[in-house]
Amino acid sequence: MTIDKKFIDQFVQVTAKAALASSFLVGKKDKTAADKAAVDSMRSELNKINIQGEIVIGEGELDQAPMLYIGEKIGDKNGPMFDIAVDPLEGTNFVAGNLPGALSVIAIAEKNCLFNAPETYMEKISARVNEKNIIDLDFTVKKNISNLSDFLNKNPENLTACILDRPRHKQIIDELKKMKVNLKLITDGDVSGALLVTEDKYNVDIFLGIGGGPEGVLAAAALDTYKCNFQGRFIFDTEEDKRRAKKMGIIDLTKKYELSEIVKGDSIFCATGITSGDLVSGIKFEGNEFISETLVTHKSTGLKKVIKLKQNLQ
Ligand code: VTB
Repeated sequence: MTIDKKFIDQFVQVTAKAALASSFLVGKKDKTAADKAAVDSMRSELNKINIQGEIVIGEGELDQAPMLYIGEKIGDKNGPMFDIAVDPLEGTNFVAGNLPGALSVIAIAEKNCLFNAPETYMEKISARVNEKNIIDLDFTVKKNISNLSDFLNKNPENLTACILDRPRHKQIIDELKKMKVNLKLITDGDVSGALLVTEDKYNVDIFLGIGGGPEGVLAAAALDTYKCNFQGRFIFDTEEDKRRAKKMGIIDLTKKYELSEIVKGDSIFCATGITSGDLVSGIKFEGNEFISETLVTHKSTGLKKVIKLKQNLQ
């Protein structure tokens, strides 16, 4: 089974409208309002589409989030059954502070084909390699870099690694520096960070480190169409994390997941820019119209492109 390509434009509208809603809060130093605007818009746009969707990654569980919570049924209740992962506003700090890189993101797969990721951290690794055993979460940083350097026929000093700039990554960053690997340190937004391995133009060879689990699943959906490698391993620090994981059916809490276990079958991924970043430009206004840029992938048709739309405000 595949996802009909007629849905692509409809999902692009969902993230474009959510990005627009959030764009009015750019630079207002109000993360909550920016997130709420994106969530409200995304939910009402999704409800216009002829699908039987279920949120598998969203704003949290019902006790934490009244909208787009995990398990919420979405769509106009007819049509095909889809699993839906959403991050209506990826990069709340970016919108609050008018900084580059805020996105509105969605990933759609067929029913039971998208991993139900708990709201915990995930150790991640990704690169544009289609062979096994080149990069692996179980390898040391040194081994990953030297394997990748051999595979790409590039010296480590000509490789670039993207990683969230966090104290928890000190050891990895020190190791990369020792090998003279160039760093692209990001302050937030690791969906975008992971996707920088997809094309030469971004000049990133490997993405690694610990970020949000839900963001890992969203990125994996797009990486699948680009035929990039991705692995993820959840980190369950607290008893509450472990309880939620078990409730979601995760038995082995230390399992390393391959991309093929995170996203199965066909998928659509859309990421619209709110503020301009590496992947897409942010929302712009021209008179009565707004312009949006959305990175879209559709696995079964191999579609991967930026769709630019100019449409009426309202
Ligand atoms: C990342 C990033 C997000 O959280 O997942 C990161 O993609 C991880 O959490 O944009 P910490 O900030 O706790 O390191 C964000 O930065 C914010 O949700």
